[in-house]
Amino acid sequence: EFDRIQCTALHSKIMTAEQAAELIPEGANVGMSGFTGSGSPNAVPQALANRIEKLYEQGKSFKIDLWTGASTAPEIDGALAKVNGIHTRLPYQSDPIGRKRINEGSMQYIDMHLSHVAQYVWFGFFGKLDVAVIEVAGILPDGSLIPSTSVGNNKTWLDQADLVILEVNEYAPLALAGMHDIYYGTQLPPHRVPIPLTKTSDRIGEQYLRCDPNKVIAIVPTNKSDRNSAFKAPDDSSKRIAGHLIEFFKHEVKLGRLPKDLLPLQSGVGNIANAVLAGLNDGPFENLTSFTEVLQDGMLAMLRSGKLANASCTALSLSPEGEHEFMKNIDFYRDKVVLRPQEISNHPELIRRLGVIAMNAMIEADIYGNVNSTHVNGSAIMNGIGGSGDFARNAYLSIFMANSIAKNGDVSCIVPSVSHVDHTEHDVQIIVTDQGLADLRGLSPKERARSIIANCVHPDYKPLLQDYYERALFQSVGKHTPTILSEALSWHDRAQRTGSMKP
Ligand code: 0RQ
Repeated sequence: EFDRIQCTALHSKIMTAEQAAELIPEGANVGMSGFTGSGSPNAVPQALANRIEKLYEQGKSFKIDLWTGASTAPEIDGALAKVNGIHTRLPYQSDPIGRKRINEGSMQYIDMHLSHVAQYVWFGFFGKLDVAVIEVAGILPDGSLIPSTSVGNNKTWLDQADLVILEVNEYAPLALAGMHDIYYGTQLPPHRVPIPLTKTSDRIGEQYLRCDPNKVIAIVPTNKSDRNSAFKAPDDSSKRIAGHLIEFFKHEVKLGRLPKDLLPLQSGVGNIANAVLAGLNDGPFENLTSFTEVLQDGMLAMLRSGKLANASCTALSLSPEGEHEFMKNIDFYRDKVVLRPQEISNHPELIRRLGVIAMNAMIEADIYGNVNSTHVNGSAIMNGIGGSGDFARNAYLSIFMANSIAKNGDVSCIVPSVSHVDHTEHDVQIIVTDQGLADLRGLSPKERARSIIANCVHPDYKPLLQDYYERALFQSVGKHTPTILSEALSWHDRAQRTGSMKP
């Protein structure tokens, strides 16, 4: 068995998770690894949560600010939120206990574009990063690190933190070595230079994470799988969404607006996104590429079938079966998958240069094409904006998708006005629901409204929305984006009061 901790100078730092958790000071800014459940440390955060719980029992309080790549596992977000151990959380989270804390007001949450995080820390916008807690697959003789199943913000955490705690996870295959591409050319303004990446498969960095051994205060050996959530088999509604999109892509190829092998695909998280990938895997397009954040099962299947030539991402986000398939055939996947820091996987410069096709799920859109990805009824957070904004604004094609209705039909996902805006009408080109697709390119607000109402709205809500729009056209003072101010949020208000948007 390969020795996972080859830097002998660091052997004296090996300790238990409980001992390591004692080294995290109260009020610290802590940067942890982890992106959609993959590559997150588990033992140290769980031990820290236990320590915090005991301190609360003794009448003391203890909180940290927690920064990560994106969402993590229940052992981090769930455990620390449960004991009320997080003061401020950023940049993305999807844990049910964390969500409850945020929505009851006992935890601060800064929901931000994922590509911004690293640079904001380098700029000093969030103050000093005190401690980094990073999961790795191994430590090399010079102290450099073999990353595990996600890269996220780990490079920045290791560079910026005063103190470093490493979890060395024996479960992470050593064959991961070589799949990562850690770019060390990022400068601060005004010294920035172009990032030399012109193809999704380009390698522009180093295989390993640099780490100053003098900063390492603890090493905790672990052995655990990533948090892998299963995907639902694509339902009829998701399949219809996928069908509309594939028809649209065929049409664009015919018109010469997309090449036959399309352009690099970005696909968001969740079941709809996965269904669209399944649709593409059965579709007519060959030799596809992807420039995305997370590699889900759908893309793995496309790599396997050969439909997808290569995939660039920052994290694996696989189901248990997906993980099994990946590990079993890791040599097949190694030269087809590259894992990058999230400031690179989501970089506006690269998304714009490559001409990415961005496909993200949403909570709701309004008749003008403003999109809400994050909030229910304007005030309660669902997850966060994640990378959707990095991609949407800079993409060649910016696509948002949802079922036309939610909550068994009590909620329409197309509304008079969104209750919160994540992606403005200027960043949204295509809206797709199970009902159909609205192509908003080149349309004025009134033309957008007609297209969205005609193509995307569920029949239960179409007459209501049509009626609203026609009255708005007549009553609204401004005729550019007709709005009845007293009614714009009345559907949400009704849903909050009665449980349904229906009158
Ligand atoms: O809640 O399970 O409690 O019923 O929202 O909805 O339909 O299962 O869809 O899993 O694709 O998630 C936008 C949340 C969609 C996700 C969102 C309720 C619905 C259900 C989930 P229940 P579905 P999905 C790159 C891209 C932002 C981040 C992003 C997301 C739950 O895709 O977080 O794009 N996106 N990242 O019932 C009230 C509505 C609703 C609604 C759906 N109109 N009103 N509730 N729901 N529509 C990846 C990363 O950044 C990591």
